[in-house]
Amino acid sequence: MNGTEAWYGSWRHVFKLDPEKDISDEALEAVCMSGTDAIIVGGSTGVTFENTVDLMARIRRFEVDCALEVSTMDGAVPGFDGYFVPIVLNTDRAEWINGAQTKGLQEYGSFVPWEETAAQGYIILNEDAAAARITGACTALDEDEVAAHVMMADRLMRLPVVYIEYSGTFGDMSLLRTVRETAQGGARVFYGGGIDNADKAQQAAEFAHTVVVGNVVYQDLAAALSTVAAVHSRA
Ligand code: 1GP
Repeated sequence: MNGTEAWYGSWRHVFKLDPEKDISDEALEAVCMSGTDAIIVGGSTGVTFENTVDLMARIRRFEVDCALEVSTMDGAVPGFDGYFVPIVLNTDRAEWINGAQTKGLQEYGSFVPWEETAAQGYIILNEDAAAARITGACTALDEDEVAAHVMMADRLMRLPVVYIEYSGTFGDMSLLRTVRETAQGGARVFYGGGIDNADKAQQAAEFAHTVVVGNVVYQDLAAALSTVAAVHSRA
């Protein structure tokens, strides 16, 4: 089993859009019609029910798959094609491993569409990323430590997704290779962070099952769009 049968199992390229950030109708149309496999809605700060519903409704005008990364209960909005629930693996703050998640399930557990919901085991490796600061992630991991976190996620916890998160900076591709080689238990490897051109997208696509492109959408739309074909060109 390699996870390809999952609802996100064929995604090679994904744009991640932040409900807190403004995007014009033209830019959103270009992103949704770009040929990307899906849009993930999610952000580390400022996510509310209102801005999440608003962005979902605008994306819904297009046919592209659209999933929500549920990082706060405020932003848990029905109507997406799928839901990701992040679990941070490299923190010792239990709140981000199972605390917030169990609180959410206590309140909303009976509404969760389980068939379209998947946990993501996050390994956050950029110490300057907002997610690293908020969750107290231990980002200074060597290769063996990262591999151990991957085994924990993929083999012991059997999480369906391992997310290598470098948000804001381009990561270490030899480490990503190790992650992919280690994750043989069925987890899909997502990579996100600092992809701002086709070349970086292609490098990440060599090892990640799914390449996530975020910030550059808001900084250089043409460069963002160029990452789609770059990823898809790597079988
Ligand atoms: C963020 O992994 C994504 O959660 C993408 O990162 O914004 O740096 O592209 P960037």
